[in-house]
Amino acid sequence: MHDLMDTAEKIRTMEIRGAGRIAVAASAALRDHARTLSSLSTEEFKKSISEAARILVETRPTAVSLPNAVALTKRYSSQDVNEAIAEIVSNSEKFIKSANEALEKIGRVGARRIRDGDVIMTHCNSHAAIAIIKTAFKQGKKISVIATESRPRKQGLITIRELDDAGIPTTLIVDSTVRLAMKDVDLVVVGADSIAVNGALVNKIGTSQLALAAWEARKNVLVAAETYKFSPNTILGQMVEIEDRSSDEVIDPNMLKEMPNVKVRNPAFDITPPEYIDLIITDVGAFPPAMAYIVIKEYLGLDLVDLK
Ligand code: RUB
Repeated sequence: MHDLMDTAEKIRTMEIRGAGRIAVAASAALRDHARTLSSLSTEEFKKSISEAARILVETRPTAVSLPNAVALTKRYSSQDVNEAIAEIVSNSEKFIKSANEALEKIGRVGARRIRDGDVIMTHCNSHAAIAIIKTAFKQGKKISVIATESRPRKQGLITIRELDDAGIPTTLIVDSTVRLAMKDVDLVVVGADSIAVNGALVNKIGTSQLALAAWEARKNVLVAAETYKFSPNTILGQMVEIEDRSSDEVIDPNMLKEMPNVKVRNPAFDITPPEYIDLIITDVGAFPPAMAYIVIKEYLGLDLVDLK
């Protein structure tokens, strides 16, 4: 259980962050935990896997990649513990392999939408969005990127480092420059933490203001999202929970203490309505947001819908 708790803590404290990385880390942690349980009875094994899954899923509430990865990994049918472990190990290996391949596919499909000379705006740090940008650049397209800082955790600094390492000309802006800078932009490419059945996007706080500014300026918005970032339970009307984080990320707690009339709001994500999204680039093709149900049904599976 120690290693699993360690991964859970790293996800909670954002040492491991970003919806894709969280999913892969959780799947690997569950796989490794399962491997330590061969001496348990069938009943004890079932309890331990459920408990481990609960611990992982409760670390952060918004990215559906996390419960999807855990649900896809923890499935087994055998009543024999060693066979059940083998099923979980195989599920996890399959999930991690397909998650890595998904990034390549998204890169290839998304790069077709990028033209030579395009200026691309991106937000936060999304490996799926960066896969598209890097693939287009590797194809020889002379692109450049405008990257937001992404307050308060400044994941934009991870993005500019990655783009710089790839040799891609990049401009860093503070989040409030988005609308002013939009006149220089050809298209917006962002990642996803969750996509609801109506095609709405849940992603890093500020994404919706990029999308709104892009819509006003008639610039396209592309969302880069693996199929496991679609949320099956939104079919049941379930809302995606928006994570509220500590005020300490926004203001020095001592300064805040001096101002008894002030409170801080620090939601980590926001919701972009489907009307502001042109295309969702997935590992199985590019879809308009209106096709979210089909993606969930055909490629993720309705058996992930939790009818409890
Ligand atoms: C990260 C974030 C990213 C998505 C997609 O938020 O909002 O845009 O998770 O990332 P946080 P990826 O830093 O709070 O986890 O494409 O890498 O999965």
